[in-house]
Amino acid sequence: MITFLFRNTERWNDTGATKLRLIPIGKILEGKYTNKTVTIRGWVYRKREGKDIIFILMRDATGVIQCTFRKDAEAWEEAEKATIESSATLTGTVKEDKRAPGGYEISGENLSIIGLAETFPIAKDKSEEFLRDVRHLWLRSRKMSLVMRVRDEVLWSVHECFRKKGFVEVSPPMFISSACEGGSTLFGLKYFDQDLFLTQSAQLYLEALIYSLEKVYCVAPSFRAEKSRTIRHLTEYWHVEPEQAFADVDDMMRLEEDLVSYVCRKVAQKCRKELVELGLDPEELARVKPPFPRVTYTEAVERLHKKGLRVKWGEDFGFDEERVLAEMFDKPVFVYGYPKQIKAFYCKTYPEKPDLAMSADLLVPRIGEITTGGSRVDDKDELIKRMKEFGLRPEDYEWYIDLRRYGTVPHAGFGLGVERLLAWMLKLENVMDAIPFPRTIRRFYP
Ligand code: NSS
Repeated sequence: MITFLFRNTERWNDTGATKLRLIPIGKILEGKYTNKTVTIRGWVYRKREGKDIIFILMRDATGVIQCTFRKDAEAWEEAEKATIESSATLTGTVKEDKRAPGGYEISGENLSIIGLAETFPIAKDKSEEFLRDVRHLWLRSRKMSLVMRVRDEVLWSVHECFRKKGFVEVSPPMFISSACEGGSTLFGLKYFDQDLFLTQSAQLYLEALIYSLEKVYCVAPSFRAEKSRTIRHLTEYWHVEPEQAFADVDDMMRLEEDLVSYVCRKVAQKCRKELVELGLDPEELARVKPPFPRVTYTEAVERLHKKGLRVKWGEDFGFDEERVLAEMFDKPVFVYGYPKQIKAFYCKTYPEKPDLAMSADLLVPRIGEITTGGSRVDDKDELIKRMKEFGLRPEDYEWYIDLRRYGTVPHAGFGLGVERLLAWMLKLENVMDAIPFPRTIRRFYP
């Protein structure tokens, strides 16, 4: 076990202070330790040196606090030495001070550097590209740590919502032998002497699991060999996917609006501080409540024509069309009833309108589509026919066809992109900022 030695010879270990009162900075900023002596542990966030005083802003996982060292303090020399991003332990007395950021300040008495940092490469006004090159360090920034905290709450609340609704969490495979979402975005890989792929979606495997568990979901990575560089495409993203037996596209739209609203409400409640520091209004998220508006694909095309867009009936919507549609509503909007040829082979069609897929996308401003889902083909012969129409070899999907051979049921599901959801909620400019280590066609380092 590593032990650190303080200047005043008090000893503690890396499992926590026993003799020292180790206090999270966030608690100090709540005003609970005014005029008390505390010890904090963290990193040097900013530093300003005067002739007789040194100001050090210390950060830990819970906040940032200003600490002052006077020339006559025992710790002066160590404070002079401390560089930006050095890790350190600091003891001092908490003072209320309106001028200090956060309203509190520590008058430093003792400082012990744990790891002295070399000159930190990140300074003001660095380009987005540079910050992505040093992502492993940029993750320490206030903005990234706030986004990561909200991401954590988003994921927790997704699990909470599904659990409350009786869904069982399952773990799908990442190595797969046949495509779910079309060959153009498949990542191939050598699996011993076989050619396999990385999963694009857990859907087909979730469909197998509903035959025993009925309501299942997973939160897992999906991989897409996306060649386009856009603000909403990653090659590796996190995918929330539920699948439900005895359900259809309308049930899915209700589940989606409940889920998205639940996540927004939880984040508005639990991440108030983070949202405000990111310059956002928590009330805006708290207002996201079901029901969300629903428009048919045909109505969406008409609305786009009125706005001067030239999309033809039968064509898929692109980023522009989706954004224009989403801006027409004050809540996320569902578009459903797409022409079947622009949706995947597994999409069921309306019995009374065989050209239209029982499939819905959920669109939001700035990002466009955040979910796709709907009813699945549940008849064996129909499924084989659709596969052939899409140029797929049914023999590659024998196990999937089996699901229609043995006790098939109507069922439905959807997929929600975590980074797209978060980018919309936090008004981020790019989904790359919603994940710690983004992967795109050009970015796979660090
Ligand atoms: O391709 S999807 O539209 N649909 C599926 O994968 C279905 N098999 C899901 C299902 O029904 N279980 O992707 C679903 C969502 C989509 O709406 C986006 O929010 C997200 O996954 N998505 C992406 N996010 C980031 N980057 C990329 N490249 C990406 N592709 C899809």
